[in-house]
Amino acid sequence: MSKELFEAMAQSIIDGEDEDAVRLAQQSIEQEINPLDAINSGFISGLNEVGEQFGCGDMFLPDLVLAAEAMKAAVAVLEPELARRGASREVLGKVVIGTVEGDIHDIGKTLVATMLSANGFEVHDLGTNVAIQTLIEKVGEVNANIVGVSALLTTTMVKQKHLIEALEEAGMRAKVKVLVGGAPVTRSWAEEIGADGYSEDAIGAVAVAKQLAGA
Ligand code: B1M
Repeated sequence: MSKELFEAMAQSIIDGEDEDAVRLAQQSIEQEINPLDAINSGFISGLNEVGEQFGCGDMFLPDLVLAAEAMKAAVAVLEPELARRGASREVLGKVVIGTVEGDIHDIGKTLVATMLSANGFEVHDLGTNVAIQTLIEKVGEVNANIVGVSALLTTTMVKQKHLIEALEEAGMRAKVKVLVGGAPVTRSWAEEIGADGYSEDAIGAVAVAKQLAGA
Protein backbone atom coordinates (compact mmCIF):
# COMPACT_ATOMS: atom_id res chain seq x y z
CA MET A 1 0.00 0.00 0.00
CA SER A 2 2.72 2.45 1.07
CA LYS A 3 4.89 1.35 -1.84
CA GLU A 4 2.18 2.36 -4.33
CA LEU A 5 1.63 5.63 -2.51
CA PHE A 6 5.38 6.38 -2.49
CA GLU A 7 5.56 5.65 -6.22
CA ALA A 8 2.61 7.98 -6.84
CA MET A 9 4.33 10.67 -4.75
CA ALA A 10 7.52 10.36 -6.78
CA GLN A 11 5.50 10.49 -9.99
CA SER A 12 3.67 13.66 -8.88
CA ILE A 13 7.05 15.38 -8.56
CA ILE A 14 8.32 14.02 -11.89
CA ASP A 15 5.10 15.32 -13.50
CA GLY A 16 5.37 18.64 -11.65
CA GLU A 17 1.75 18.26 -10.48
CA ASP A 18 1.58 20.27 -7.27
CA GLU A 19 -2.13 19.50 -6.69
CA ASP A 20 -1.43 15.75 -6.87
CA ALA A 21 1.58 16.15 -4.58
CA VAL A 22 -0.53 18.00 -1.99
CA ARG A 23 -3.36 15.43 -2.22
CA LEU A 24 -0.93 12.52 -1.80
CA ALA A 25 0.78 14.25 1.15
CA GLN A 26 -2.65 14.70 2.79
CA GLN A 27 -3.52 11.07 2.03
CA SER A 28 -0.33 9.90 3.76
CA ILE A 29 -1.26 11.89 6.86
CA GLU A 30 -4.76 10.34 6.86
CA GLN A 31 -3.14 6.89 6.56
CA GLU A 32 -0.82 7.77 9.46
CA ILE A 33 2.26 7.16 7.38
CA ASN A 34 5.36 8.69 8.95
CA PRO A 35 5.90 12.02 7.17
CA LEU A 36 9.64 11.34 7.17
CA ASP A 37 9.01 8.23 5.09
CA ALA A 38 6.70 10.17 2.76
CA ILE A 39 9.45 12.75 2.14
CA ASN A 40 12.40 10.38 1.93
CA SER A 41 10.87 7.32 0.23
CA GLY A 42 8.25 9.18 -1.81
CA PHE A 43 8.74 12.74 -2.91
CA ILE A 44 12.56 12.98 -2.84
CA SER A 45 12.83 9.94 -5.12
CA GLY A 46 10.86 11.90 -7.71
CA LEU A 47 12.98 15.02 -7.30
CA ASN A 48 16.18 12.99 -7.66
CA GLU A 49 14.81 11.38 -10.82
CA VAL A 50 13.99 14.81 -12.28
CA GLY A 51 17.49 16.04 -11.37
CA GLU A 52 19.06 13.07 -13.14
CA GLN A 53 16.92 13.48 -16.24
CA PHE A 54 17.70 17.20 -16.30
CA GLY A 55 21.41 16.35 -16.07
CA CYS A 56 21.12 14.04 -19.10
CA GLY A 57 19.15 16.59 -21.10
CA ASP A 58 15.97 14.48 -21.04
CA MET A 59 14.07 17.09 -18.99
CA PHE A 60 14.23 20.84 -19.21
CA LEU A 61 14.13 23.91 -17.01
CA PRO A 62 10.32 24.24 -16.87
CA ASP A 63 10.12 20.60 -15.71
CA LEU A 64 12.67 21.32 -13.00
CA VAL A 65 10.85 24.43 -11.80
CA LEU A 66 7.48 22.64 -11.71
CA ALA A 67 9.02 19.68 -9.86
CA ALA A 68 10.61 22.01 -7.30
CA GLU A 69 7.28 23.80 -6.78
CA ALA A 70 5.42 20.49 -6.35
CA MET A 71 8.07 19.34 -3.87
CA LYS A 72 7.73 22.56 -1.88
CA ALA A 73 3.92 22.21 -1.84
CA ALA A 74 4.13 18.61 -0.55
CA VAL A 75 6.69 19.44 2.13
CA ALA A 76 4.53 22.39 3.26
CA VAL A 77 1.67 19.94 3.93
CA LEU A 78 3.93 17.48 5.78
CA GLU A 79 5.98 19.89 7.88
CA PRO A 80 3.20 20.70 10.43
CA GLU A 81 2.65 16.95 10.82
CA LEU A 82 6.37 16.46 11.41
CA ALA A 83 6.29 19.15 14.08
CA ARG A 84 3.11 17.67 15.64
CA ARG A 85 4.76 14.29 15.95
CA GLY A 86 7.88 15.92 17.35
CA ALA A 87 9.74 13.93 14.76
CA SER A 88 11.74 16.73 13.26
CA ARG A 89 14.02 15.49 10.54
CA GLU A 90 17.65 15.04 11.35
CA VAL A 91 19.25 18.36 10.50
CA LEU A 92 22.44 17.80 8.54
CA GLY A 93 23.53 21.42 8.86
CA LYS A 94 22.38 25.01 8.68
CA VAL A 95 22.71 26.86 5.41
CA VAL A 96 22.28 30.58 4.74
CA ILE A 97 21.77 31.11 1.02
CA GLY A 98 21.11 34.00 -1.33
CA THR A 99 21.83 35.55 -4.70
CA VAL A 100 24.54 38.19 -4.47
CA GLU A 101 23.91 41.91 -4.35
CA GLY A 102 23.09 43.46 -7.74
CA ASP A 103 21.72 40.18 -9.09
CA ILE A 104 18.01 39.30 -9.21
CA HIS A 105 18.24 35.83 -10.83
CA ASP A 106 16.67 33.37 -8.42
CA ILE A 107 15.52 30.23 -10.24
CA GLY A 108 18.77 28.29 -9.78
CA LYS A 109 19.37 29.54 -6.26
CA THR A 110 15.84 28.55 -5.26
CA LEU A 111 16.31 25.09 -6.76
CA VAL A 112 19.50 24.69 -4.74
CA ALA A 113 17.73 25.90 -1.57
CA THR A 114 14.81 23.52 -2.15
CA MET A 115 17.09 20.55 -2.75
CA LEU A 116 19.13 21.31 0.36
CA SER A 117 15.99 21.67 2.42
CA ALA A 118 14.48 18.49 0.98
CA ASN A 119 17.66 16.61 1.82
CA GLY A 120 17.76 17.55 5.49
CA PHE A 121 19.44 20.96 5.74
CA GLU A 122 17.89 23.82 7.67
CA VAL A 123 17.89 26.50 4.97
CA HIS A 124 17.63 30.24 5.47
CA ASP A 125 16.95 31.64 2.01
CA LEU A 126 17.53 35.38 1.97
CA GLY A 127 16.33 35.77 -1.62
CA THR A 128 18.04 37.84 -4.28
CA ASN A 129 20.13 41.01 -4.32
CA VAL A 130 21.44 40.20 -0.85
CA ALA A 131 24.06 42.50 0.67
CA ILE A 132 27.19 40.86 2.06
CA GLN A 133 26.53 42.33 5.49
CA THR A 134 23.05 40.77 5.51
CA LEU A 135 24.51 37.34 4.72
CA ILE A 136 27.13 37.70 7.45
CA GLU A 137 24.59 38.84 10.04
CA LYS A 138 22.33 35.87 9.26
CA VAL A 139 25.27 33.44 9.47
CA GLY A 140 26.00 34.76 12.96
CA GLU A 141 22.34 34.83 14.01
CA VAL A 142 21.57 31.21 13.10
CA ASN A 143 25.10 29.88 13.64
CA ALA A 144 25.22 28.51 10.08
CA ASN A 145 27.73 25.88 8.98
CA ILE A 146 27.49 26.90 5.33
CA VAL A 147 26.82 30.12 3.46
CA GLY A 148 25.81 29.59 -0.17
CA VAL A 149 25.98 32.35 -2.73
CA SER A 150 24.65 32.28 -6.24
CA ALA A 151 25.67 34.68 -9.01
CA LEU A 152 24.37 34.69 -12.59
CA LEU A 153 26.17 37.70 -13.99
CA THR A 154 29.85 38.07 -14.76
CA THR A 155 29.57 41.51 -13.18
CA THR A 156 28.20 40.18 -9.88
CA MET A 157 30.26 37.02 -9.33
CA VAL A 158 33.00 39.15 -7.78
CA LYS A 159 30.64 39.59 -4.81
CA GLN A 160 31.35 35.96 -3.90
CA LYS A 161 35.00 36.94 -3.45
CA HIS A 162 33.98 40.01 -1.45
CA LEU A 163 31.91 37.81 0.86
CA ILE A 164 34.94 35.62 1.64
CA GLU A 165 37.06 38.72 2.31
CA ALA A 166 34.36 40.18 4.55
CA LEU A 167 34.08 36.90 6.50
CA GLU A 168 37.85 37.00 7.03
CA GLU A 169 37.69 40.62 8.20
CA ALA A 170 34.86 39.74 10.59
CA GLY A 171 36.93 36.87 12.04
CA MET A 172 34.24 34.37 10.95
CA ARG A 173 35.96 32.59 8.08
CA ALA A 174 36.95 29.53 10.13
CA LYS A 175 33.39 29.06 11.40
CA VAL A 176 31.52 28.85 8.13
CA LYS A 177 32.09 27.07 4.82
CA VAL A 178 31.44 29.02 1.65
CA LEU A 179 29.61 27.30 -1.23
CA VAL A 180 29.45 29.11 -4.57
CA GLY A 181 27.53 28.52 -7.79
CA GLY A 182 25.69 30.08 -10.70
CA ALA A 183 25.98 29.86 -14.49
CA PRO A 184 29.21 31.89 -14.94
CA VAL A 185 30.87 30.40 -11.85
CA THR A 186 33.49 27.71 -12.44
CA ARG A 187 35.53 25.40 -10.25
CA SER A 188 38.66 27.40 -11.06
CA TRP A 189 36.90 30.63 -9.98
CA ALA A 190 35.86 28.95 -6.74
CA GLU A 191 39.46 27.87 -6.12
CA GLU A 192 40.83 31.28 -7.05
CA ILE A 193 38.66 33.09 -4.49
CA GLY A 194 39.21 30.46 -1.78
CA ALA A 195 35.65 29.08 -1.62
CA ASP A 196 35.23 25.76 0.17
CA GLY A 197 32.78 24.26 -2.28
CA TYR A 198 31.45 24.64 -5.80
CA SER A 199 28.74 22.88 -7.73
CA GLU A 200 27.47 23.41 -11.23
CA ASP A 201 23.96 22.24 -10.34
CA ALA A 202 21.45 21.76 -7.54
CA ILE A 203 21.90 18.00 -7.18
CA GLY A 204 25.66 18.42 -6.91
CA ALA A 205 25.21 21.23 -4.38
CA VAL A 206 23.55 18.77 -1.98
CA ALA A 207 26.49 16.36 -2.24
CA VAL A 208 29.00 19.17 -1.73
CA ALA A 209 27.02 20.62 1.21
CA LYS A 210 26.93 17.17 2.86
CA GLN A 211 30.71 16.94 2.50
CA LEU A 212 31.19 20.44 3.90
CA ALA A 213 28.90 19.70 6.85
CA GLY A 214 30.67 16.38 7.46
CA ALA A 215 27.33 14.59 7.07
CO1 B1M B 1 19.28 37.26 -17.10
N1 B1M B 1 21.09 37.06 -17.80
N2 B1M B 1 19.57 39.19 -16.98
N3 B1M B 1 17.45 37.34 -16.54
N4 B1M B 1 19.17 35.48 -17.58
C1 B1M B 1 21.56 35.71 -18.02
C2 B1M B 1 22.30 35.20 -16.80
C3 B1M B 1 22.48 35.89 -19.29
C4 B1M B 1 23.58 34.83 -19.41
C5 B1M B 1 21.59 35.94 -20.57
C6 B1M B 1 22.40 36.15 -21.80
O1 B1M B 1 22.76 37.25 -22.07
N5 B1M B 1 22.70 35.10 -22.53
C7 B1M B 1 23.03 37.33 -19.07
C8 B1M B 1 24.33 37.45 -18.26
C9 B1M B 1 25.52 37.77 -19.12
C10 B1M B 1 26.74 37.90 -18.33
O2 B1M B 1 26.78 38.29 -17.22
N6 B1M B 1 27.82 37.59 -18.97
C11 B1M B 1 21.85 37.97 -18.38
C12 B1M B 1 21.63 39.36 -18.32
C13 B1M B 1 22.61 40.21 -19.08
C14 B1M B 1 20.57 39.92 -17.61
C15 B1M B 1 20.26 41.39 -17.43
C16 B1M B 1 21.46 42.30 -17.16
C17 B1M B 1 19.47 41.80 -18.68
C18 B1M B 1 19.14 43.25 -18.72
O3 B1M B 1 18.40 43.73 -17.91
N7 B1M B 1 19.74 43.89 -19.69
C19 B1M B 1 19.30 41.37 -16.23
C20 B1M B 1 20.07 41.45 -14.91
C21 B1M B 1 19.20 41.84 -13.80
C22 B1M B 1 19.97 41.73 -12.50
O4 B1M B 1 20.13 40.64 -11.98
N8 B1M B 1 20.42 42.83 -11.98
C23 B1M B 1 18.69 40.02 -16.36
C24 B1M B 1 17.42 39.70 -15.94
C25 B1M B 1 16.83 38.45 -16.10
C26 B1M B 1 15.37 38.16 -15.79
C27 B1M B 1 14.83 38.93 -14.58
C28 B1M B 1 14.55 38.49 -17.01
C29 B1M B 1 15.37 36.60 -15.64
C30 B1M B 1 15.56 36.11 -14.22
C31 B1M B 1 14.24 35.70 -13.56
C32 B1M B 1 14.49 35.03 -12.23
O5 B1M B 1 15.52 34.46 -11.92
N9 B1M B 1 13.45 35.12 -11.40
C33 B1M B 1 16.63 36.25 -16.43
C34 B1M B 1 16.91 34.97 -16.92
C35 B1M B 1 15.77 33.95 -16.78
C36 B1M B 1 18.14 34.63 -17.48
C37 B1M B 1 18.56 33.33 -18.14
C38 B1M B 1 17.87 33.27 -19.50
C39 B1M B 1 18.24 32.05 -17.38
C40 B1M B 1 18.77 32.00 -15.93
C41 B1M B 1 18.18 30.80 -15.23
O6 B1M B 1 17.24 30.91 -14.44
N10 B1M B 1 18.70 29.61 -15.57
C42 B1M B 1 20.12 33.51 -18.24
C43 B1M B 1 20.71 32.81 -19.46
C44 B1M B 1 21.07 31.38 -19.13
O7 B1M B 1 21.61 31.10 -18.04
N11 B1M B 1 20.82 30.52 -20.02
C45 B1M B 1 20.30 34.94 -18.07
C46 B1M B 1 18.16 28.35 -15.05
C47 B1M B 1 18.73 28.02 -13.69
C48 B1M B 1 18.18 26.69 -13.20
O8 B1M B 1 20.11 27.89 -13.85
O9 B1M B 1 20.57 29.88 -12.42
O10 B1M B 1 22.41 28.69 -13.69
P1 B1M B 1 21.14 28.65 -12.96
O11 B1M B 1 21.31 27.69 -11.70
C49 B1M B 1 21.86 26.40 -11.77
C50 B1M B 1 23.38 26.36 -11.61
O12 B1M B 1 24.02 27.53 -12.01
C51 B1M B 1 23.57 26.02 -10.18
O13 B1M B 1 22.47 25.19 -9.88
C52 B1M B 1 21.32 25.69 -10.56
C53 B1M B 1 20.38 24.53 -10.83
O14 B1M B 1 20.99 23.52 -11.58
N12 B1M B 1 23.59 27.08 -9.18
C54 B1M B 1 24.20 26.90 -7.98
C55 B1M B 1 22.99 28.28 -9.16
N13 B1M B 1 23.22 28.89 -8.01
C56 B1M B 1 23.94 28.06 -7.26
C57 B1M B 1 24.42 28.19 -5.96
C58 B1M B 1 25.16 27.14 -5.44
C59 B1M B 1 25.43 26.00 -6.18
C60 B1M B 1 24.95 25.84 -7.46
O15 B1M B 1 25.66 27.17 -4.21
C61 B1M B 1 25.29 28.21 -3.36
